[in-house]
Amino acid sequence: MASLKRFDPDIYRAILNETKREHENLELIASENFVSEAVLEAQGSVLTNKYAEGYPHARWYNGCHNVDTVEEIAVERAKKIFGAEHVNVQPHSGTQANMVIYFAMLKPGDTVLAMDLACGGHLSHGHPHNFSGKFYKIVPYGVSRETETIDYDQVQALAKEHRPKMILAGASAYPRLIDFKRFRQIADSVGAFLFVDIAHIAGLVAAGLHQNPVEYAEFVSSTTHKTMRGPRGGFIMCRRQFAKMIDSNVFPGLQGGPLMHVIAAKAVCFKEALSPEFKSYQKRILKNCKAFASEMARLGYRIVAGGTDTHLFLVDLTSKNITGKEAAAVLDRAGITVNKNLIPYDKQSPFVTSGVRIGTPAVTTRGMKEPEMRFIAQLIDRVLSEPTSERVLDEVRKEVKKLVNRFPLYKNLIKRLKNS
Ligand code: DSN
Repeated sequence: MASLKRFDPDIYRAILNETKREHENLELIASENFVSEAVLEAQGSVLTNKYAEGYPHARWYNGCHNVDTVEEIAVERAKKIFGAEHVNVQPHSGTQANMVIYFAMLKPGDTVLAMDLACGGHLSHGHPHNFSGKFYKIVPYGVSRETETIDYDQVQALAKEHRPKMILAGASAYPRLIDFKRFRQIADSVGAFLFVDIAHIAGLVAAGLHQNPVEYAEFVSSTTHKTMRGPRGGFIMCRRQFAKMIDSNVFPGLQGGPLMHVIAAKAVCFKEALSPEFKSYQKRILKNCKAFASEMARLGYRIVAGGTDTHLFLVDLTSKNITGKEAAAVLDRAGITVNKNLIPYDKQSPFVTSGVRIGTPAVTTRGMKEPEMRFIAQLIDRVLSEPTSERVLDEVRKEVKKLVNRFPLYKNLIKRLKNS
């Protein structure tokens, strides 16, 4: 980055500092991860220069033969990973991928059955302040009060009562497996489309560790970061008969030129996902998550839904007399990054919350295993047991520093940045 350092030292310094922050902190935000240097290189390439509205071999501008190759490779790899009939890799984000599916299949005012954000859903699944909640009639389903898992009988009853045009499955804060086959049966019973958003669990699906919704749903959307460990971005999978409709709703419907440098980075991420190491990595995420959640439970914390089958779990802090907002803030000061999160039937507002969400994709990328997960759980407990103690914060910060130095991240990159 010698040119950047010379021309724009402010931005150079911010990038160097962020690289160091990522190394120095324990990243437990379930939707974040660390990409490989190969992904970084693809995304930082000259492909950012090229306009390529349209699709391979049918572009509006000339000079697209190299980016055509990139997009075709990305599409083929995604099809192979998930067994999809058609893939569109152009959506800039998960929410844009979702928006395309709504726009392609629904008219404003149509009814959609989707998971409530307060029970683990996502903003784009019908939140009133999101386009989805503004344009469509959203009927939310939640989780059972007792088990804190999806109550499929309730989903079936709501479907029967409201006759939605589309049923949306998928979540951003749900720790248990989702039965997509059951969702298909419910959708069929009322003649609805099934749309599944696997943004969070795509890596698990790719590795065969979670039911694959491509088999059951007309539409599947995802992001390429999170458990997929690729660049920030979205993609859509659908059945062949919807291919044209999805493609034309991406471009020209919702987007102009695709970000070809990001699509190249997506292709690299998909190549990584096809490797045997990726499967081992996903298995390790799950093992780490279970170990982490069990240790938190042993330390006296209530784990929402009684545990986890995925890369994340939710901790109910109610009995610990601290809110999610306070817990996330004090942990951040200790070098441990989590996010505040609503728990089912939360009495606090979304700005405060009674819980935190913890995910293991990023720490697993660093090579950490179960002993480190248990140790981090103990560090979290030390901070949350005495959140006002500067002495405890100081001790934990030192432990975090020792731990991260045993599992260095972007070590060579930091060295190269400093020397540039
Ligand atoms: N922001 C993502 C998450 O944290 O789950 C969802 O968009």
